[in-house]
Amino acid sequence: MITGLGRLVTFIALSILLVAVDGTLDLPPRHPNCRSIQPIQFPSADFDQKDRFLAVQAAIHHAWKGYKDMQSRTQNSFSTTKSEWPDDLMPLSQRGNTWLHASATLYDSLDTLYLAGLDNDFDDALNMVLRSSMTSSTTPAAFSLRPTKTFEYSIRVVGGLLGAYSVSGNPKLLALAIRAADALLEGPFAASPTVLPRPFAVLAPPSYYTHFWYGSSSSTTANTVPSRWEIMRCCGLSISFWWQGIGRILQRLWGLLYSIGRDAMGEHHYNSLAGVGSFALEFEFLSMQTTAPRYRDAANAIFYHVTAKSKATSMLSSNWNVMTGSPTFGSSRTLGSGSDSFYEYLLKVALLKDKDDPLRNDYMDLYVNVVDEALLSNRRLVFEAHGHDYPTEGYDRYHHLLCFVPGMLALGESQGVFAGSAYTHNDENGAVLTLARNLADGCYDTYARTETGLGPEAISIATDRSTDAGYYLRPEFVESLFVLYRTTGEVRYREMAWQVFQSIEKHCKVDHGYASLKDVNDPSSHLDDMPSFFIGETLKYLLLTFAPEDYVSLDDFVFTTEAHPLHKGAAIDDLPACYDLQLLLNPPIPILLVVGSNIVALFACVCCLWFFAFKKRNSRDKNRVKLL
Ligand code: DMJ
Repeated sequence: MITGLGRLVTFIALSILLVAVDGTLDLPPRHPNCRSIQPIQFPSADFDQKDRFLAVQAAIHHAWKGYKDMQSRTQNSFSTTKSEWPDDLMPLSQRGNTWLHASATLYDSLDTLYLAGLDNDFDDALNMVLRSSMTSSTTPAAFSLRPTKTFEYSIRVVGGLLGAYSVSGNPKLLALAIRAADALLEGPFAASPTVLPRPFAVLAPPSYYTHFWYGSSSSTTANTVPSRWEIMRCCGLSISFWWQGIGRILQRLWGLLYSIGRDAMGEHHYNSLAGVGSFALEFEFLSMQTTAPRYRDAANAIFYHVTAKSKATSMLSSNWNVMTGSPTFGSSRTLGSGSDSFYEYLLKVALLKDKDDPLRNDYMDLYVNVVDEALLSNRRLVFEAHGHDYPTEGYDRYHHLLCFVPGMLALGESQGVFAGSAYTHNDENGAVLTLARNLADGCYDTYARTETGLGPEAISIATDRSTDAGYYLRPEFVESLFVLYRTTGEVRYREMAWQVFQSIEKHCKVDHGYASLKDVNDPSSHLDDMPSFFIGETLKYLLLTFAPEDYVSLDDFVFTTEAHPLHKGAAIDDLPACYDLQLLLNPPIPILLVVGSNIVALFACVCCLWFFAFKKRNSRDKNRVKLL
């Protein structure tokens, strides 16, 4: 009788486990209200652009396929686990590199796949994201004791999830973004003695547990009673709950030891301005969506800290000691590498924040001051040569990263942030837009003069020599073309974007993805790297340039520095109807269920052991009887 009971309990426990695992992997049905971006429709006037859109769509599919195929080939290798996808594709060797340990391309690609209308690829990616989230209570990527780069994790993983949530309306993506952002707050943010987060740290598992509590897409009220299905999921995951619990403690302990060790060696104490201060957009959006102030507060604290410590009303120091909270003496003030997204976010946070948010003007004023000081009044960061204006890091040092500046200027101008500011006099006759156009032409010039039609990474403009001749599939120039096309409506920007796309197709496309170039004048100089921002940013901006204007309109969306579109304000007002915010944000831990299901699971294990031992002994006894 006991054997029968053991079998029954084991059967029930295993069925619950299987059902639960399957249930968690299921994609939620796409509730019509939850889809904030409708499938693309080309009006007849735009029909000639449809072919271009489809060409970029095919490129996105090709790049994604290269990444996905590589993952299936390597998932059993030692370098990756099943739940950890590599960060970047190495398209020539069909391997992957894991510089961030956060499956960067997977997260960066989500919203691009969605916007391209590649539904099967999007579902694959989403399934993979949900699957990997099952094996980790900390990061949406694999459970990991490895330290990660705080800034990169935020813009690629948190931003990627938020962008995908914003366009698809899938609440599971918001739940994962909450978990990822909390892992940052409780990891690198909490481990720092100042408000500036540590640049490199072990992520901390949030102190709550969200696996089984995503809230189904059918829940509509704040206090939804969990469905039977949800309870079953919860029970089924109880075994994983224990190992996750142990994992969480270990991870926290390791995080602590790691920072103590690094402190003893005096390492990881410095970070760039962009690295310490580019959280405001993703965090503001999270607070707006969830009404929890903890994300916004952390980002605002950084903003007010760096502005107060810099004692400046425009450009700030570009290097910071996160342990003391002070700027590094003598560090340069530039819009380029290490500072770019901090300045970009001044404008974009102001555009995202509610109009009546009292802090909005502080961000906007600093943006206007920076534009005035660095670009308009004394043109310190603009270099004139060959009949063009080039954006520079100072004197004649051009860097591809700076080609985001024309877009940043055109966006500010089109949203009217200069009107009524103290520097309106500088914008007479549209000076800001004129400068944006001229700088875009400067960037275009660096592309147009090469054999591949692709622009080099860095140039000394005065001597007209590349200091780094590589093209690393970067997005900044096409990003500006997209913004300029959308804000001015001038077709020449769309044509430039088409030229860039054709060059990428001709010179960077390889059998298994797209490869960077070592030398823009040598079409055969392929490098074995396809960075995650290629699908996340470069191809997305190109795609949207050939889409109708109301598709992800700049009036409704703000793009993060990694090109993840965040829906502005209350415009997604039908989203809260799709899920339960409070359950996502503060998931209740149903202790009784967890304890109860663990007792059942434990009992099942004991019965199993007992059953097998008993059966074996019985059959041995029977054999012995036969022999006798
Ligand atoms: C992207 O990862 C982000 O845009 C970042 O802010 C700086 N530039 C790279 C791509 O070039």
